[in-house]
Amino acid sequence: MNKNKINKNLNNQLNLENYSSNLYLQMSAWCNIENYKNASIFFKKNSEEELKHMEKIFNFLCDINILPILNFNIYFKINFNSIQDIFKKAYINEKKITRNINYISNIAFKKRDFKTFHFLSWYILKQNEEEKILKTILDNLKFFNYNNKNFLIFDNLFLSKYI
Ligand code: OFO
Repeated sequence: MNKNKINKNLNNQLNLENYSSNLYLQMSAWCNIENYKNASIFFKKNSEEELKHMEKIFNFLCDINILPILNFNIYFKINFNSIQDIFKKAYINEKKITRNINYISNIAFKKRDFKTFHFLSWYILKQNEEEKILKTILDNLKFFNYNNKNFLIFDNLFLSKYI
C-alpha cells in the first residue's frame, strides 16, 4: 500500500519532468522568435536536461519492475507575455518540482525505503542548484530594472554564463 503510494508519486514525478521538458522547449522557441538568443539556448539546454531527469525515473521504475505510465493529458496551451514572465514561470515550475521531490523523499524515508530515498537525493541537490540559478537570474532582472532594450544586454552578458 505505502510502496504503491511511493511508486504512484514517482510516476507523477516522471510526468512532471516530461512536462517541464516540453515547457522549457516552448520557452526556448518563444525566446528565439523574440531574439533573446542566449535565453533560447538556456531553455533548450534545460529542456534536454529535464528529459534526462524523466528517463532516470523511467529506468528506476523499470528496474524495480514497475510499469511507468506516461500521461498524455497534462498538456495545455501556455502563453508568455514577456521574458520576465518566462523566467517567473520557470521558477514557479521548479518550486513545484522541488515540493513534489521533497514529498516523495519524505514518504520514502519514513517508510524506510532507502533505495528510493537514495535515488531521490540526486534530485534534491539538482533542484537546489536549479532554483538557485533561476532565482539569481530573476534577482538580476530586477536589479537591471528590466525592459526589452536592456534585456538584450542582459541576454548577451549575463545569461551567457549559464549556457
Ligand atoms: Fe528536473 O526538474 Fe528541475 O531539474
